[in-house]
Order: sequence, then structure tokens, then C-alpha cells
Amino acid sequence: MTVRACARAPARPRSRAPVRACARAPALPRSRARVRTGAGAISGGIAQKITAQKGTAQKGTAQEAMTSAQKGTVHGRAARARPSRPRAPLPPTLNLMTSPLVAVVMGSDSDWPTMQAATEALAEFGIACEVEVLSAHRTPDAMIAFGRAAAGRGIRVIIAGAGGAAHLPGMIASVTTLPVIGVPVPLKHLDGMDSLLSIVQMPAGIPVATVSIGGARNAGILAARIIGSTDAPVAARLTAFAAELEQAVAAKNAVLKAAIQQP
Ligand code: RP5
Repeated sequence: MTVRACARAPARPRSRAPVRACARAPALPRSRARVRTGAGAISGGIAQKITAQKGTAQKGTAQEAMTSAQKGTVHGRAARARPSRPRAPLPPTLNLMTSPLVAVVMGSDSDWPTMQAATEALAEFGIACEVEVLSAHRTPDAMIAFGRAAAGRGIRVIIAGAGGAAHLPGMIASVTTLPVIGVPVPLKHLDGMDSLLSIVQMPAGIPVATVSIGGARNAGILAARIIGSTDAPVAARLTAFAAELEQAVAAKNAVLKAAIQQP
């Protein structure tokens, strides 16, 4: 399924930057979300495309706006006859929202409670993502097809999470030149150490940037940093986010000192 913009984590520190659209799975579809089936999935499996728009923030996606402009319409209405003016280019963040730049994939839907945090982090930085269940062991052909096609579809970063014998991130990394971020998903046994070692111990030449066990939020933030290295608005959001973290630590420091009554 494709998540045009991803859910926010309400309890976590957030960037001040507005999230243009929100969707949350598996609670989706929400009232404002449009859900279509049978489209978008490279594997042809889940094939759910989810587009969510945050009510008043903007009417219509940037892509719709561009299509309307090309057709001489504005939000579906015929444009009034007037001399055409050159249109200002769409802000990069709007373009980010029209097609996913990050793929968040996982070995099973049982990984979603862990992996959801990656999509939430991406949403905080206004980066559209797609979500796909792909298994290195149960759907190897679909996994390889996905990995080979990802870069050509405009994906810039792949976040891959898996648990146990967690071969998904490494196998995807073997068939793409995109950066792959691995998320070790903790399962019932071994506390995720099996997942961590399966993902992090990659052979030389095929790197997977492995985050901590269950560290999907950091995977999302790392993906934002990769996107932000060439996208000024995302970089600005990351800078604001870092400042918020700094302020949060300062506030905690003040509260703690007051509580223990240091001189
Ligand atoms: C892995 O097997 C998945 O990534 C998941 O973490 C684990 C268990 O999968 P299910 O049995 O819950 O589908 O491939």
C-alpha cells in the first residue's frame, strides 16, 4: 500500500513544521482517507493505495494541481479566460508529498506495530512514504522485484524491518544501490538480538544502516536526513527538530534540578 503521508506520533517530540496530511494504519481508513485497492503495490499483493489529505491545509494534491494546470482547470473547474501567467514552481515539500520517496517494507504485518514509528517520523518531516509487506523467505520473488524496481520508481531510501531470521533488509540491499536502513524487530524469543545480528552483520560491499532493536523511529529520522541532504526544506525541518530536542533536554534538566533542590 502506498501511504501518501504518514501518521504522527502524538506522544513524541515533534517538529514544529506542519504535517500536510496524516494517515494511520491499521486504523485506516479514517474519515478523510481515500482508500483504493488493487493499485500501487509492486508485488501485486496488498495493493492498497492510501491517500490522506489534511482537510484545510491544502485542497488537492500538488499532482492534482499540476494536472489541473495542464488541463487548464483549477480543481476541476474550467479556468477563466485570461492571459496566462507563468506559474510559480511548486515548493519542494509539496512535490515530496505527491510521490513516495521512502519505502517502508517489513517481513510481516506483525511487524507493523514496530514499523509504524518510521512512517510517523517521515510524516513529521513532510516526506511521503509507501508501505509494503515483503518477505525474504515467503515472497522471495516479490522482494527481489521490489528491490530491483525501487530506484526506477523514484524511491530514494528503503527502510526494511524484519524479525527473527531477518534477511529482508540485506537481501533488498543486494539488489539495489539505494541506501537501505534496517530495523531489527523484536519477537517473542531472544528479545530481538536474533533480528539485530541478522541485519547488522552484512558482508563487505553490501551495507545496511542498522538502527537499534525496535528503532523504527530513528530509521524514519535517518531517512529524512538522507532526503534532507539534498532537500533544503527537509533540512530546515531537521534543524528545527534538533532545536526542539535541545529545548526539551534543557526543560527536563531544569525540572530535575528543581526536584532535587540543587544549589
Ligand atoms: C519475519 O518473521 C517477519 O519480519 C516477522 O518479524 C517474523 C514473524 O512473522 P509472522 O509469523 O508474524 O508473519 O519474517
